[in-house]
Amino acid sequence: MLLYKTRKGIVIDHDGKFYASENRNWDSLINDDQLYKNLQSLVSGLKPLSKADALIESEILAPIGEQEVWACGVTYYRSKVGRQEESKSSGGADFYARVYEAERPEIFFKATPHRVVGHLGKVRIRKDSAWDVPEPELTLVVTTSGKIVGYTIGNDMSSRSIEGENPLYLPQAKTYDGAAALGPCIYVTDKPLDKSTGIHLDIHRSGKVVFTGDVTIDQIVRKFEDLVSFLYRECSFPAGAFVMTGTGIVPSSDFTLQENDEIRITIEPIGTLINTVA
Ligand code: DO4
Ligand code: MG
Repeated sequence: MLLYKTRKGIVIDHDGKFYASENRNWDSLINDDQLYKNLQSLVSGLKPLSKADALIESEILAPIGEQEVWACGVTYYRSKVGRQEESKSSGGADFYARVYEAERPEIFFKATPHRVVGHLGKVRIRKDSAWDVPEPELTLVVTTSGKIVGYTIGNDMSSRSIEGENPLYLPQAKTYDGAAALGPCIYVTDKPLDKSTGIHLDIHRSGKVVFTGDVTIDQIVRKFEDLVSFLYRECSFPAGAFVMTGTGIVPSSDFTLQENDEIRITIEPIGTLINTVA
């Protein structure tokens, strides 16, 4: 089932039927260990609408309330190799090889809600950065108790020039206004995600596709539950959390984003998250 936050209220797509409901508190709605079951019973009391009546694309908001956004790093081999390349001259390359193998994953703070944009919103590149990429990441929706109740699409926008200069600059490479996108909705399920789930990235510039890449989530070297369990060891999350699970798609070193590029990230069954670079 797909759960959308929109300007007018919530919209649920259940088996291709659309249901709308106003006046719900987003945080108490999604921070629910029984989210799937409770959405099913909510839907059973609503009348289905046509898609056109229920969901207007331009009214979709980022599916976030008061949650913090955290992100995991070097969870795919491709990310390890990409980081090693970019940090060769800084002497930081070894850290990425080590964290890829280590028991403790790399987890970093990504964004407060006001730094997050939704579907069709504008993501940003830093003015003091010369080399920038989107990172298309399956993102976990986690409750206060640490239960994964849904999945969304995340874009962990990253400055490779700042990160490559020195790994200690990671917070500046990763966290700034418009550095994260989430959406278009939350896929709510009571089953684990299929291991063959694909992540597809397209970058469009002036009507042409300038980058395309694919990966499947079975390439992740970590279990989602382990990522959440490390994050939740000594941090509490009163409203729950969003956890980006890392990128397995890194464009080659000669690629950088430009203003007005359109970034399209598709993960079925969630959908496609589209953002333009400001
Ligand atoms: O270690 C730097 C960041 C890694 C990251 O964001 C990723 O692998 O997705
Ligand atoms: Mg990332």
